[in-house]
Amino acid sequence: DGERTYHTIEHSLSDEGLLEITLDRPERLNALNGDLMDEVMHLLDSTPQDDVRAVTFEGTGGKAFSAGADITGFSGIEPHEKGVTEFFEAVANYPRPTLAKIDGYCLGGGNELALACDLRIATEDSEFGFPEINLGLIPGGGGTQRAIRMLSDARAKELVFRGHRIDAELAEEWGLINRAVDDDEFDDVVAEYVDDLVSGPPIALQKAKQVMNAGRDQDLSAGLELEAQAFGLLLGTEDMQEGAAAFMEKRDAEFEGK
Ligand code: CO8
Repeated sequence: DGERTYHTIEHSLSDEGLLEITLDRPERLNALNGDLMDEVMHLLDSTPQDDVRAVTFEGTGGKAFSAGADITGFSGIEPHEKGVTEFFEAVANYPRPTLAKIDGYCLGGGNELALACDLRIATEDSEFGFPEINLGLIPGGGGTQRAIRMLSDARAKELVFRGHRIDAELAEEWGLINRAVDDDEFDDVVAEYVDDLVSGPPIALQKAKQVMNAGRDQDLSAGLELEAQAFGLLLGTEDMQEGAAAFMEKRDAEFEGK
C-alpha cells in the first residue's frame, strides 16, 4: 500500500528523517481538493513513524504555498464533510514537528494548512489571508478556531471579517508566522530550523507538541498535570541520559528516540 502513486503531491524522506511534502497543483496555485487531502493523509499514515523526525509542507510553482480550497470543485464538497476536518486534524496532531515553508500566496484552506503546522517560515513577499468571506463563506478547515486562539481577538476577526490579505512582515508582527525572511536567506533559515527538528530528541519533541496542543484547550491545572506526566516519562529515557552526558562531555548529543 506504501507503493501508491500520488498525483497531487510530491514527497521525499531523507536519511535524517525529514519528510518533505510538496503540494503539486501549480496550475491551480496548489489549491486543496479531495484527492490532495486524501493523498497527504495516506502518506502520513503509511510512512513508518520511526523513520520520520520532522515534516515540511511547501507549494510548487513559485507563486503560492496554496490559494485555498479548490473553488472549481466546490460543488463537490459536502457540508460537514468528515474528510475536511480529518485532514486538518491529521496534520495538526501528527506526532512529529511540522513546518510550513511559505513562498507566495497562503490563503483560505492553504492558510489553514499552514496554521495546522507547528511552525511557519515565509518569504517576505508572501501574502496571508482568509478570503472566504468574499465567497459568502467562513474558513472551514479550522481557521476561525485556530486564528482566535493564536492571534488577538481583534486581529483574528479582522482577517476573517474583512478577507483582505496581509504581508509576511505584518503576519510576523501579529504572530501568525515565526519568521518573515528575505528570499535569498529563506533556504538557509528553513535549513536551520529543520536541522534543530531532525536532530532533536524525538520523544521529547513529540511530548512537547502533545502537551502544548492539548493544554491549549484546557485550564492551567489540567495542562500542568499533562506537563508533569510527560516530564516524568522523559526522565526515564535514554535520550535524557544522552543529553546530560553530552553536556558534561562538551559534545553534541546524538538522540535516538529511546
Ligand atoms: N481554487 C481553484 N483555482 C484557483 C484557486 C482556488 N482557490 N486560486 C487560484 N486558482 C487558479 C485560477 O483560477 C487561475 O486559473 P486559470 O489560469 O485557469 O485562470 C490560476 O489558479 C492562477 O490564478 P490567478 O490567475 O487568479 O492568479 P492571480 O495572480 O491573478 O491571483 C490570487 C492570485 C489572488 C491568489 C487569486 O487566484 C485568488 O484570489 N484565488 C482565490 C483565493 C481564494 O478565494 N481562496 C479561498 C478559497 S475558499 C477556502 O479556502 C475554504 C477552505 C475550506 C476548508 C478546506 C477544504 C478543502
